[in-house]
Amino acid sequence: MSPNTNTQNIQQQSQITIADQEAPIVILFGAPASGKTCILVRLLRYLNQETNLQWEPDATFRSVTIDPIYGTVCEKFKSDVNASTTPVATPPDFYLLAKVRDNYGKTLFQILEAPGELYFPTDDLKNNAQNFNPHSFSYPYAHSIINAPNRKIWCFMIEPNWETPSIRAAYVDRIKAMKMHMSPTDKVILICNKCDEMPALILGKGVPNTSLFQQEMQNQHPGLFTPFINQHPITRLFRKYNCSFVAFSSGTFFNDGTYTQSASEYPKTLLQTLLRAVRGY
Ligand SMILES: Nc1nc2c(ncn2[C@@H]2O[C@H](COP(=O)(O)OP(=O)(O)OP(=O)(O)O)[C@@H](O)[C@H]2O)c(=O)[nH]1
Ligand SMILES: [Mg+2]
Repeated sequence: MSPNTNTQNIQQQSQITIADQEAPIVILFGAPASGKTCILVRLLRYLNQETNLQWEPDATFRSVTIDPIYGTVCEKFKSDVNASTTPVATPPDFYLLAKVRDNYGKTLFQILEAPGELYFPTDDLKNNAQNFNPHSFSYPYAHSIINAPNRKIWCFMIEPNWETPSIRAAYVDRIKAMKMHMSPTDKVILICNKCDEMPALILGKGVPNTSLFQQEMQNQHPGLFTPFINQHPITRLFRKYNCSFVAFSSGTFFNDGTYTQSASEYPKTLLQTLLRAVRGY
């Protein structure tokens, strides 16, 4: 399918409904293959296995009458969370919203699962870097979500030794451009995903050296933290950046398409960071 056909399909299916306009929306923002689906699967498995939080796809996010594929998307995603095989690249029309609830049934946050092409079309960029506009989204549903009244928790994926310096610079520009869509109460988490690819910076099972990962990611992505420098005259003395930083690994991935999941400390830290962001810290 050509990218144009994909775009057309997505435009036809762009009518989304965010029924819950209170609970913050977590946006896993990253290039194709940056590991967004694997992170979400690891997090949701952790919820199932080790917490009393519950999750489920939001059945009303896409209208099943104009968008009949949505039921299949939700079922497929639920089976991916329980599978031992590596999730495949998210197809263009496989976007969904998952709700995470506490044991009283209150929705704590909602997470958008969407293909990386929505956020950063790496392949287009490789072919035609000059025409890349970091401000534009070709998918209408992205605008609907960004413009929803809910607070957002922006999780920007970065990964060690990713692509070329010029692609990384374009990605940093893209992140900067997202600032214009952010409200003062939104939160930002930079996730260094696939941290297992830098074993020298891992201190023990599930214990990455977060400050060294942060330093390394700053070196590999010049300007990445600049949009988040804390300008507040008092709080900047003890908090340099208005964002959190997490080093994450979803697991060990094998060539036969299977994987073993990472230590629970990774999703535990991510969940704690998300819940802090939900509370507004
Ligand atoms: N080493 C390592 N590889 C990972 C990790 N997470 C994901 N991967 C690899 O990255 C590939 C892509 O992961 P996905 O989760 O599908 O990436 P995505 O961002 O959802 O990609 P799109 O849906 O295409 O946007 C996987 O097939 C794995 O091979 C990780 O924690 N460590
Ligand atoms: Mg995906």
